[in-house]
Amino acid sequence: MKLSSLLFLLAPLLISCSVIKLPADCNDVYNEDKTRPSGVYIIYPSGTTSAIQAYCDMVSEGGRWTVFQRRMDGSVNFYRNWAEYKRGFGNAAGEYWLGLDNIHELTRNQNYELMVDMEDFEGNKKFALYSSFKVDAECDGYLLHVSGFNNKGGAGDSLAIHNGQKFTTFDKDQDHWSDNCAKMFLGAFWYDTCHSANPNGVYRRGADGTLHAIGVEWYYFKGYDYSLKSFSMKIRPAK
Ligand SMILES: [Ca+2]
Repeated sequence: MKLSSLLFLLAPLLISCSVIKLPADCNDVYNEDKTRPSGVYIIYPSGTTSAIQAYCDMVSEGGRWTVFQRRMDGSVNFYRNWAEYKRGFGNAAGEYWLGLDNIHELTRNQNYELMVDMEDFEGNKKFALYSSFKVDAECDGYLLHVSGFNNKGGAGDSLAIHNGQKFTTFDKDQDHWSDNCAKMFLGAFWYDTCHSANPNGVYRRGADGTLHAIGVEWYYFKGYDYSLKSFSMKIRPAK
C-alpha cells in the first residue's frame, strides 16, 4: 500500500483525535461552555480512562474551581486509610475527597492556585487563597507545595506549616511527630507536628473542646476547638 493511501485511510482517526479534548478539570469544563453553573461534572485528570465525578465551583472569586475536598453535613466518614485517600471517596454532590492520585495528576504539569472556603455555624464565611499549589507523586509521599498566601478572604494562613509535608493517614505515618498525627487528631492530612488545619477531621457541630483539635478546623479562623459547618478546598490553573 502506498503511504498516501495509508494516510488517507487514517485521516478520520487523526482528525477525530485532534478534535476530542476531554476536560481535565473544571477550568476546561468552563471553557467548553462559559454559561455552565456550579455542579457535578465528569473530568479526566489523566486521560481517557481516568473519568471521575467532581464538583465544579463556577462562582467563587471568578469560578473555574475543581473541588478536591468538601465537608458540609457530616454524612461521610473521613477517618480512612491510605488506599482510600489515594483513590478518593464520598459523593461529588456532597462530601468527598477527590483522591491524592487525581490531585497529583492535575497539578503535575502546570501551576495551580488553591482556594479554601469555610463557614461557621453562625453564618460567618471566610476564605484563603494561595497562588501556588502542587502535590507530588505517591513515591514522594504526596508531598505538598503550597505558597503565595493572600488574605483577601480573611481566613488567615493555616497552611504555612503544612507546606513541604508528606501526607499522613492512620496507617501511614509520614509526619514529624513522634506519634501518628492522623490517629491523634482523627483525620488525614499533610501533618507536621501536627497541624493548624484539620480539614479531614471529625465533623462535629461548632465549639467543642472535649477532645482537643480533632474537628474540621482552621486555626486562624476559629481556633483548635471549633469544628466548622462547611469547608472545601479547590484548585484551578493559575493565570
Ligand atoms: Ca509520626
